[in-house]
Amino acid sequence: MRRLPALAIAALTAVTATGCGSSTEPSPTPSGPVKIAVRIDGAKILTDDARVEVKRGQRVEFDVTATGSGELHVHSDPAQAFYYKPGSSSFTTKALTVPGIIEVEEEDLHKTIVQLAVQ
Ligand SMILES: [Cu+2]
Repeated sequence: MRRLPALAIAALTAVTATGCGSSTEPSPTPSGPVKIAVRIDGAKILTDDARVEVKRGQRVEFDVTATGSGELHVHSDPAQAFYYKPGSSSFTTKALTVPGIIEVEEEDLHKTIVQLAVQ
């Protein structure tokens, strides 16, 4: 498994440090979820990273801001699906325990949102 480019790690760190902005959670620990901000504007999907590193056993929190509603698919085994509505919503996956690349898709748009590199 290749290492992520330094830029991706820097961007991920920035996202993690910023969080969702509305909570007063304690500083993130290694066992806390990886946070990924996702913006869905019509058929356009915006995320900071194409691929995000996740430690084995870690969960992933998606903070979704969308103009419409839809379905976010995490192609883990078993697959996990989350429904979002217009506005802001967030979802946390179950712990991802199987190493490998997991695709996260917007099911209605048939677009990849991000890849999770579990290792
Ligand atoms: Cu899918």
